[in-house]
Amino acid sequence: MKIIHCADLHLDSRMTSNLNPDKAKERKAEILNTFVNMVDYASAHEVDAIIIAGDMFDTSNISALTRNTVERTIRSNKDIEFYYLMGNHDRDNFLAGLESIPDNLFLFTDSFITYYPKGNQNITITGIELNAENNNGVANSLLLSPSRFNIVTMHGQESVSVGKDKTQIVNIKELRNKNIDYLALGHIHYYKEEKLDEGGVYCYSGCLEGRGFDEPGDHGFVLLTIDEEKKTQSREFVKFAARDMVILNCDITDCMTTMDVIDRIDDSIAEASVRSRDLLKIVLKGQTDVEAERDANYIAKHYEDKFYFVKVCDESSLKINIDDYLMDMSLKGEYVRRIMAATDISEEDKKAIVQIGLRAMSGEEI
Ligand SMILES: [Mn+2]
Repeated sequence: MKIIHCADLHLDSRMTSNLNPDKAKERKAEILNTFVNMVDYASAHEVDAIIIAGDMFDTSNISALTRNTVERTIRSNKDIEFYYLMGNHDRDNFLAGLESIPDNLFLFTDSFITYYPKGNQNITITGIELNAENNNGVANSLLLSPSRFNIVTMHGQESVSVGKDKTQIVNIKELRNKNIDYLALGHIHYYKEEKLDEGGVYCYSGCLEGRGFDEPGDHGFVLLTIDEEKKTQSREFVKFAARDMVILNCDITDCMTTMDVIDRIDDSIAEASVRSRDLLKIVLKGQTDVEAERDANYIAKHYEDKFYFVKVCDESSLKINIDDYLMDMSLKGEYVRRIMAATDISEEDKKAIVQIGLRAMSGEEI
């Protein structure tokens, strides 16, 4: 049996934090489309069930397009069973808008429910929607037979201890040795798999698309193939996002001109194989000479049309060797010595002031 585990789709996310309104709208549509594409993939690969481990929708305010598209996708794929666990972002507004619950849509509540996917008595899918009340000691009520292949789904932050705020904590310790073969989790927005106990693993599938630069890296879903006779599994992370959110750290130490910096960035881009369809954040690092020429506007302009979205963040610092100026009898030397000797300016500010002053003395535009 083949099962897809996905989570944290956050359909209808606004996407406006980096993008202009047109592109935000386009990305919003892409995220919905990636869900539809995933179901097409499932159909083409004869996947039996899709587990959505929470946060299918971003807010309780679901657009008509998203509601209709998700409903139609589920209803028109009758051979696929959808197991939809609700997360902290998507209460039951989607369900409230449906005239009837599709036959192939399976839901969970605040106590454990077990299903046999496609009626297969050798495999179980068990889930619970965590909240502040049921969270504590939740594993006590989980009883699974070692003779079956057991999948459990939950949405929450993994922890090995019980915190003060008991809302949506998945207590990994309590879930060990409970005959779980695969724990399908949602809440963490990147793919992560860890050993649960001798027989099982726990896994966050991450979201289908990165929505911001706080969600970089590969995004997609987990394809689980289960041999129900042997009770064995194989797992594959399927990278599926339409676009990647790429953060590129670029060391510009010793670059003396804007073109030097661009050369370094080009090298980093080639090395990371960034595609023109991706969203790119270039972070400049390292130390540059105070007298180096670097024009952030020009760099941004240079890359503007080369990627779907690009932004440049300059986190480099200045290399000022005060000794270089100690014996310098010129105006520059006097200027640097005075600034560096000041006691009421922070070290970082001193460097910035020195840089601006030196550039002004070189006749550059500030
Ligand atoms: Mn989420």
